[in-house]
Amino acid sequence: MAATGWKQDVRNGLEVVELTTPTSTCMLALHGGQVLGFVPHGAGERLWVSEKARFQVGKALRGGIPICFPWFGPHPDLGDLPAHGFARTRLWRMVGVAAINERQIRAELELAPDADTLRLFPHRFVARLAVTAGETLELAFEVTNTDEAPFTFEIALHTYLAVSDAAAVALVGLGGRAYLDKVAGGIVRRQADEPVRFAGEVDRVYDNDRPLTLVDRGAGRIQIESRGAGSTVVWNPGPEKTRALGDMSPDGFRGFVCVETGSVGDRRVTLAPGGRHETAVSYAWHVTR
Ligand code: TA6
Repeated sequence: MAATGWKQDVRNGLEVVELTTPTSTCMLALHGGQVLGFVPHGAGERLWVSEKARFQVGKALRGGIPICFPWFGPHPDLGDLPAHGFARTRLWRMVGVAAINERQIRAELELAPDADTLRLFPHRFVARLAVTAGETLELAFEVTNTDEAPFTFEIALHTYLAVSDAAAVALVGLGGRAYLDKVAGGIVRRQADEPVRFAGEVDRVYDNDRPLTLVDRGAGRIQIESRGAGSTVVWNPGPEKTRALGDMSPDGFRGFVCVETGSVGDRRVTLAPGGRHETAVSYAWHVTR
């Protein structure tokens, strides 16, 4: 059985760390602390990255698992600030990589404020991301308030799950949950007791902390479990919104569904000085491609 191991590399101009286990390879960039790929040996890529993604320090990279922190969507007060906060466009520090057993390896990265971020979010914190690769992919994002005053933040692990065709998938497990329908101007609706399907643009923020299953007809299913999260964001831009996105091909929307785990909107988190909050998510693929 191949051992676990890791190496640093540069891909498309970005510093990356490649984690290898007996069953999978995982690639993450120090830029944004962003997981860019997860490939079980002998199988296809499980995460989607746009073929027109921008690999530029300071720019958001469309695909993999961007980290939306410390705000989600537009900034609550300063609309001209970049959407989804600054964590995904800053360089993270590699803290360390170690095998945690014969089959899994874990990389730890850290983000701390600097003069630029303090202007956007005037609070001292330490954010840590632990990425554990093996048969499954697990992320744990922990924020510690190292300041003297409480602060409030939003967090979303904005995961682009590769699928055979967005029109052929169904997201199961949200039946009965309330959601904000951003395509319908942000009105609150309640999910019928049926799966979420993607026949066009879908942009919904669900109140949810339960396990979910993404069923990819003809390919299999993805089991998604979370800890410390109160929200699930479900997004696919559909053909029209895709045309307005400069970093996507016209049919790029077909290749992924975003199922995002975190705490946003009414579920945002307030941390007292010294407090810490962890958001964790795991993905188990049972697919044949
Ligand atoms: O996750 C849903 C969402 O908030 C959508 O409204 C859309 O804006 C998407 O995120 C992508 O955002 P981005 O800034 O990465 O283009």
